[in-house]
This record gives sequence, structure tokens and C-alpha cells, in this order.
Amino acid sequence: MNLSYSKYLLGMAIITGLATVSCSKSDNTTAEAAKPTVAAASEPEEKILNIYNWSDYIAPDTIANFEKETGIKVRYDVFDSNEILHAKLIAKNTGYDIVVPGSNWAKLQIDGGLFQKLDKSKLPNWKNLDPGILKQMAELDPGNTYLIDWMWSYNTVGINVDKVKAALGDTPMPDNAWDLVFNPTYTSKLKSCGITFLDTPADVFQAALHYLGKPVYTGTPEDYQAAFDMLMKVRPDIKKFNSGGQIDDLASGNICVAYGWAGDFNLAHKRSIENKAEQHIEALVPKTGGLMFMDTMAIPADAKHPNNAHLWMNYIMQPKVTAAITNTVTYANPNKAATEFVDEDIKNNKSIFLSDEDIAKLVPPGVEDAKTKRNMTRLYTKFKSGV
Ligand code: N2P
Repeated sequence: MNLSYSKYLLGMAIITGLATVSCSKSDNTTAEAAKPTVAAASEPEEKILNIYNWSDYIAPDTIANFEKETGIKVRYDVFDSNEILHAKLIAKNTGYDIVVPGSNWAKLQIDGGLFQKLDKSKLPNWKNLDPGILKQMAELDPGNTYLIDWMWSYNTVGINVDKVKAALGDTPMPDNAWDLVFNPTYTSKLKSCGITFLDTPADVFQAALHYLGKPVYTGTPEDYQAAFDMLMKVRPDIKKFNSGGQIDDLASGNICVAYGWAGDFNLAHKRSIENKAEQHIEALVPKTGGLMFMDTMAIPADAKHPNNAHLWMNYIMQPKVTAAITNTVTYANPNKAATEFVDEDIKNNKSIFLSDEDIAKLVPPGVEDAKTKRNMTRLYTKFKSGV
């Protein structure tokens, strides 16, 4: 209903683009194009670095300090969905030297020949990375060849504690946090203070499948249909679909329940205090587990400044640089050496740095095939329009 034409075009780009990626494994031209790396990286480069990262995902001085340290000028753009970044990557002319896809999308992009290999001789700060996270990453990027984790977190439910209690009235909080966004008994009451969902097909269907107890990444078409049917029951209660905008919507009290990213919910709480709005926002840790994601730095195949990209990656892996990002955006990082520089309240926040028990319950990142992604996009469009 309220789908704009540009969103429609983006949807089409994703659908056709995924088909391209799925074919390119056997495409020799693409494989050749993906090769350049060490040779290109040793040529002199102009002092420019083009970065494309998620919104609200960096400390205020991260870029300025890098520019001071290296004399390299950074151009920094932001996005708020993997679908948007993916559409740019498959067009093969990104204009960026660093991009930050979720590791599961990055797996498709690696297979499609869309990234350059890392030159680890240029990354001495690699030693600071947590071996456990590297192992997890190697599930999708064997040998840790293309990707470095930027930050990680999980998809879950975020609430404005006071507004939710008021809207639920006599109904106690559910045992399973996912009920707050997927069970009409709760959504019909929470509708009054505002429910928002992430605006991407993959994130919405992954959570819906998880709630139904289905496999999150390998569902059959019938599973996706079941998820769609369940989603349609709560559709009338959803006020909006937005991703990056959830932070300000929660912080200002515009909405009271969100399906989104745990890190952003903690950031919303912090922002509401900074803005003197004093909303009590919490990221809930569902007892059935959240959906883990790792956002990863990678160098696109068309990057003109791969050497500068390596300088950036190595700079980010300095413990104090990473810790400053975590302290600003309230996301967990992959840098073991950074932990001592993370603020105590963030280090002890059990919805940011999860307990071992909660980590064990997370659904690890996985990948859908191109056909499944097209099916999700089709069903999501129907779900969002509500007809
Ligand atoms: C940062 C949001 C990134 C999380 N604000 C989703 N990949």
C-alpha cells in the first residue's frame, strides 16, 4: 500500500541481482575480476578511502583520528539494510574501498567473487582478535580469507519498559519475549503505544521462522508460507517498518516495542538519557535465543584503494579504537585486547556482552539460497502492504 516506487525498484534490483550472484560461481570472467589483491595493494594510491557502513556504528573521533594518523581522507556513507548494500555490490561498481555486510550476506558475496582477499601481512593487529569469533566467522568465510568482524549482536525484541507495562495492564509480561511481537494476544494491546519491525524481508522471516520453531535458514516453501500466515495475524498491529530509525523512535518514546537489533536498543536507552527524554529502553534476551549477526569489513572487488583499506582495517583493530566504538554504539566487538578499555557499565551489560548460557542459545548466522530469498522478498512485500 505505502510502498514507494524507489523501494519497488530496489526490490527488483535485489531479485534480479541475487540471480546474478547465484550464477557467477561458474562465470570465469567474474572469478578473474575477483582476483586482484596483493599486487594492486602495493601500488601507490591516492590518499582517499571510501567507506560504506551501517548508520550509528562508529565513534565520533574514529575517522578524524585515522585521517590524522595516515593523512588519508575518508569519505563515509551509511546504509541500514543488507539488501541495499547487496544491490550495490552486485552492480559491481560500488565506488567503495570498505563495506560492512552481515557475515551471512557476505558469504553470498564471497561466492559471487565480489570481494578482494585480505593481505594479512598488512594486518599486524589481527593478533588482537578473539579466536572464538574468528572460528565462528570461518564457518562462512573459510580460513578467514575475506572478512573481519566489525561488531556483533543479535536480532531481538526491544521495549520501553514503562510504556509496555502500562499497555499490557493486567496481562503479565510473557515468558517468551518473541510473543510481544508475534502473538496477537500481546500485539493487540501494545498496538496502542506503537510497534515497529525491521524493514527487511530476511530479518523478518528469520525471526518468524524461529518463533514457529522452524529451521531459520533452510526452511521449505511451506515453512515460509506458515511464517507469512502467522505474520499476517499481527500485521494490523504494526505501526511502522523501519531499521536505522528505531533508535530515535524508541529514545523519544514514539514507539514502545521493536523487533530489531539489540545494540540499537541499548543505544536508544543511552540516547534517551543524553536527550533528557529518560525512556527506560531494554533489549530483551529471549529464552529461546536471539538471531546472532556479525557485521564484517570487506574490500569490494572494484575498490580503488585496497592498500588504504588495509590501513583502515589495521587501525580499527587497535584495542582502543575498537573499544571507543563499542563504548559509543553499545555493540560487542571481536577484539579480545579491547575488553580492558570498554566502559564498565557496557562490559557488565548482559544484553550486550551475553552470558555464556545466552550465547549458546543464539541462532548462528546462516544463508538462504537465491530462490528462497526471492520467495521471502515476494511474501514480505505482501505482508508489508497488508493485503
Ligand atoms: C548499527 C546497526 C547494525 C546492525 N546501528 C545490523 N547489522
